[in-house]
Amino acid sequence: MLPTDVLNQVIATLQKGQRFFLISHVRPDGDAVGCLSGLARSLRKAGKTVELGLVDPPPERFAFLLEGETLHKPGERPLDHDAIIILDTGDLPRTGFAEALERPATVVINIDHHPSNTGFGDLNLLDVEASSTCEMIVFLLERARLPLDPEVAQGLYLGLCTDSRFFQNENLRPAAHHAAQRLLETGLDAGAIVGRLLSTRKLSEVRILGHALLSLQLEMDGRLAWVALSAADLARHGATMADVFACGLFGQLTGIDGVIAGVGFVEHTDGKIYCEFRSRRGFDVKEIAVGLGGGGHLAASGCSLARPLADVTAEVLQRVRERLGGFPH
Ligand SMILES: [Mn+2]
Repeated sequence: MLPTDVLNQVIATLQKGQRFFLISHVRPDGDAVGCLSGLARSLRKAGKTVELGLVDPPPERFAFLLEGETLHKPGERPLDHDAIIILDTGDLPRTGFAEALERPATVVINIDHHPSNTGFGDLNLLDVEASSTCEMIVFLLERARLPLDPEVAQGLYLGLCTDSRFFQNENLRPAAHHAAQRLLETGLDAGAIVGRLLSTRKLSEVRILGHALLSLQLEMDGRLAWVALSAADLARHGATMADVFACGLFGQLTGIDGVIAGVGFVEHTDGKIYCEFRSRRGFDVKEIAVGLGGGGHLAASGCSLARPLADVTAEVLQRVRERLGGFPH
């Protein structure tokens, strides 16, 4: 449940304010793009002015949600809005707007479901049990009596689907389905959105997924699965970092029978290594990611390290092995 006092303050701010600046995180995912789109469309339908800030462009398959939008970069906009709303982002640096937001003249509203959220806003609307920030926005719009029609629902449904892995996450609470119900009740064509998500893969995504699955390693009696992709691996298949995120690799690591923890290491062209953690049965990978300067959820988290791939792989796997060793069979 959303904390009622904060919720009421957020609702009051949304209702009274006229100009809003909405921001989400670097390398935006379906939830980030979806809630930007959904909240922006709803506020505009209520007669408000909304501008969007996003450091990285949305992945191609989600880009239709932000078609025609100007996506502002840090420093481009005078921050003279009635509120700055930061969505689906665990900490300020992850927005890419940290410097621009150092001394904002306006109230910062932080709406998120990441357990690692640092509570950086003036108003922090946090619900760590929500499947997605989109789920939170559905209930927020309802409570604030803001417009919720098929156009608003589009992005919210997409984010709900992607962050809940199409309602397959462990510990998914009924509220996720309730939010889906509310979105479908608008008359939304949900089949079109799911179809778009499932049949728009790029060849480079499929190829890098194939490469990764063939090279993945199992250890600790099959409880730990990991895979390391070098920049050369990506180049060989014409794949980008975005393709690796989009291809579904990380979710597949914990889809293998017996696997409790999965780790994907991906070498970025700038030399940094991105580590993505996934888990099942309540094994906490967020603690590992946070310990390495990252963040995320209990069962899905990540961090970035600026060291050679082999070093990062060795050190991170050692940390996972230590924790997993003490985790019940
Ligand atoms: Mn999310």
